Amino acid sequence: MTANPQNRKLWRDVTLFDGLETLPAPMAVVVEGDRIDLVVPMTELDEAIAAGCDAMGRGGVMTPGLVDCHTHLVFGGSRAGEFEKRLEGVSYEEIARQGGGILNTVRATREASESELFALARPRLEALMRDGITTVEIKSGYGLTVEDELKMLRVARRLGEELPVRVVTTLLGAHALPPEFKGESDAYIDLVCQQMIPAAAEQGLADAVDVFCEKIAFSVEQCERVFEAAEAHGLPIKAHAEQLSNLGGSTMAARHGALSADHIEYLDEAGVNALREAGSVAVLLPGAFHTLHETQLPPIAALRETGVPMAIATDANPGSSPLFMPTLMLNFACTLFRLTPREALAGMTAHGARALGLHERSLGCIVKGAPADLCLWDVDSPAELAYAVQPGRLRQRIFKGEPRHG
Ligand code: DI6
Ligand code: FE
Repeated sequence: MTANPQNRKLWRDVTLFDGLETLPAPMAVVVEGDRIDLVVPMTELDEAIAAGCDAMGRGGVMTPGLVDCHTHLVFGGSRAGEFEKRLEGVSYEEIARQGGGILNTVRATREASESELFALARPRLEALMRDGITTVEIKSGYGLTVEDELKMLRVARRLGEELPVRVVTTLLGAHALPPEFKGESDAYIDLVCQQMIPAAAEQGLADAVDVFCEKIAFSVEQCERVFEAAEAHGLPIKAHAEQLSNLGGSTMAARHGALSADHIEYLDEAGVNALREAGSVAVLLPGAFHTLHETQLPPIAALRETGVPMAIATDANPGSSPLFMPTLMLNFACTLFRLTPREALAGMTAHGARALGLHERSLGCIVKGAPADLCLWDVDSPAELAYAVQPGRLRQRIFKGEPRHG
């Protein structure tokens, strides 16, 4: 075997989706250590360079490692009973108003220990990884006390330490009003701003702060207070907004320079323009749209025409999106939201990374210098990843330059 002191690896003859588009010719990709070092058409591959690399394989479709920029993977309990209720015609909002929904999961999550939550979340994350995820965002939001929110964030951090995947954490203290604050939502927001955010920031447990801006959750004014507290602690922000109605949460979030506005089925034209001006990403969550039988489509044409980057994520959670299969979301993005397969894939690679503020390091892209997080798929074209729903097509998942199976 050729001496290879720099740990260089070569993939030949791949069909390459670089995070934004599919390149026209078969490509060669060289990884050195944990970085991408060379991306060239096969016709330009210098065989002297190839001879100094370990040969990793030939053919297949290579994409950036998939980025799931919106999940709620850490939780206790199950909501299968509510699933059945919804099938009988009770709405998601009605269940929430009756003290179920998110609060149902809050009860189970508070009761669970840190190690129990870790044991529950691990197989969910492994399912995402088997389907190509190399970067995942994980939110808190089912603890709703300072200690329980920090507990969730510690579990998320530990998942990233123990498994070969990048984990980005988000504090979602303003997810729902906990029962002990009934009728006192402003006082709960005080707790989020004055205690939760400072504690999470001080302990380095949160990479960003999120809110649920909705009639069944928090008002635009309350969410803005949360954002001001996040800013005071140097944390970037994002918002669950315009999911069930149009309150203007996305526009307010954009005014605060949000990384993203997520869900946004009810986003109007002013909201689209606000996202564009702020450079925020529109995170589309077709799994929640599907699960809740929504009919209001996000303003895809306006986002596309205005040039707002669209990310796609699983929103994996026990209530509105108990779906742990990223490539199914690519399919849903096309079938339910009419994205093109190219747009859907960009949404789970380059634009997903942008929604997490990681694009400056070129995460989610296959270019020289980018982190070597890659997927090699046994399919004929990138569009097939969105076209067919078929587990088991991932030949290699390459994390920080190291190929791992599944
Ligand atoms: N919107 C969602 O889709 C998740 N949170 C939110 O604000 C769902 C949370 C849940 O139903 O447990
Ligand atoms: Fe969500």
